[in-house]
Amino acid sequence: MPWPKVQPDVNIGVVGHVDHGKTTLVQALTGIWTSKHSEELKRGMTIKLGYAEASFGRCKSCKEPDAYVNEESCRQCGSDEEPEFIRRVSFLDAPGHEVLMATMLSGTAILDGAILVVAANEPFPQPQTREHFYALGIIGVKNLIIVQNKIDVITKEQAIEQYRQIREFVKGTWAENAPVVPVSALHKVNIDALIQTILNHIKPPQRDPSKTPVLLAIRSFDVNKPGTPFNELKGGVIGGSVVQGLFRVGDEIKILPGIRIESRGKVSYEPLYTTVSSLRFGDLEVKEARPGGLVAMGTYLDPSVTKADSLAGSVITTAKSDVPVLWQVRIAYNLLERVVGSQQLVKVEPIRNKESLMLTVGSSTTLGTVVSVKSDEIEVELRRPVAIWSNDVRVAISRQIGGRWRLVGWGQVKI
Ligand SMILES: Nc1nc2c(ncn2[C@@H]2O[C@H](COP(=O)(O)OP(=O)(O)O)[C@@H](O)[C@H]2O)c(=O)[nH]1
Ligand SMILES: [Mg+2]
Ligand SMILES: [Zn+2]
Repeated sequence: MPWPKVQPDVNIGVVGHVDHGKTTLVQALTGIWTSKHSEELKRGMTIKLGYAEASFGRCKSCKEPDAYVNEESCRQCGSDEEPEFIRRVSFLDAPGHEVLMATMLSGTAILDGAILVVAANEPFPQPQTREHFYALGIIGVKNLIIVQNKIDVITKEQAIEQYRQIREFVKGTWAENAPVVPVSALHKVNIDALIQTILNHIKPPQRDPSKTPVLLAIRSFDVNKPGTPFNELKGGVIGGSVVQGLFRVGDEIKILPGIRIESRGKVSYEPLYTTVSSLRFGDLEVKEARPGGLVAMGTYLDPSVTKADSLAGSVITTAKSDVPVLWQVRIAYNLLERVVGSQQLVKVEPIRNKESLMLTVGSSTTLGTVVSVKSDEIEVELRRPVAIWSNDVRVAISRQIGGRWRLVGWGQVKI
């Protein structure tokens, strides 16, 4: 029996320092090379979040951990019996370059778990290894797996020494018990053990389908080829992940904060209303979409409204739901002790009145100006309003240091 076609049940972020092997690892797990934009290929790094899904199964003739496979046959024992399907999962491949922290942060809100890729042949931890690790903790991602990659180019002693450093690094943190799996992504060594660890360690959380549906938009597109006749145009498409509740084809939805309107020097946003025309996970067309995987949500919007990621960062919910949209946010906040994303661990200075900060809320990143500071609370006036869909939404706070946005703290919006 062929494996079932289903939507993924979790999103797994693949994070870590540039060149440590994230994209290679996603390819070893899914067979897909996520870095395909020509500009990215030219610059040799993944700029946007890469995305790939994989189905995992288990061979009944093999012993663990060899038994875990990502295809409908087993290469280990060559058994004719088809491995049994277990789950389908999705991977988001983060850009590791330090200037792309905003992209990494805006993807973090939709993660159910993460893989932190560490190159075994470099000193540990590198700046973005540290920064991504803190970011996951700040947004509240649970279920971390640490992958020690490139074990093909080091000795066993070096691997053990770095393993000790990793254990020391996570000690006393949210990820104290994270499993560490040594692999070679390039030579596909120990990938079966990693699949087993993913299946055991990153399980779908309890979800409540009756909650107000919320989809966080990561991308948006115009899927029409240039020159398509007007009557054949397809409506705008939004790509993102459902974080609570579920959406069905035919649902009336609204997009927040919506469309920017400038009139007599005054800027406002108006929600966009439309209806869900289709839902797809890759090639899989579905009637309803739940959390897990990136869904492409077709709408009846004019495609010029959705082109070129113009709705990335939006919150999509049902037309009738009551989600506040705020221009000014009050945040109960905490600061990191040190700036973790730079080579030197300089101290984080207190937040000052009137300073500019970058806030990441859900998949939305926006600049703001601090208008009031207390020891545990700041108020920030935003350039673009944010939709706060739940009481426990986390905010990541970044500040410009040495010409780059650095993660310096986190908080919770008070509504
Ligand atoms: N020797 C070795 N090289 C690897 C391994 N995994 C990745 N690489 C190489 O490391 C470089 C960076 O890999 P890439 O996946 O693009 O890293 P990313 O920036 O973290 O996505 C490439 O040249 C890969 O071929 C591995 O397991 N062993
Ligand atoms: Mg990459
Ligand atoms: Zn087998």
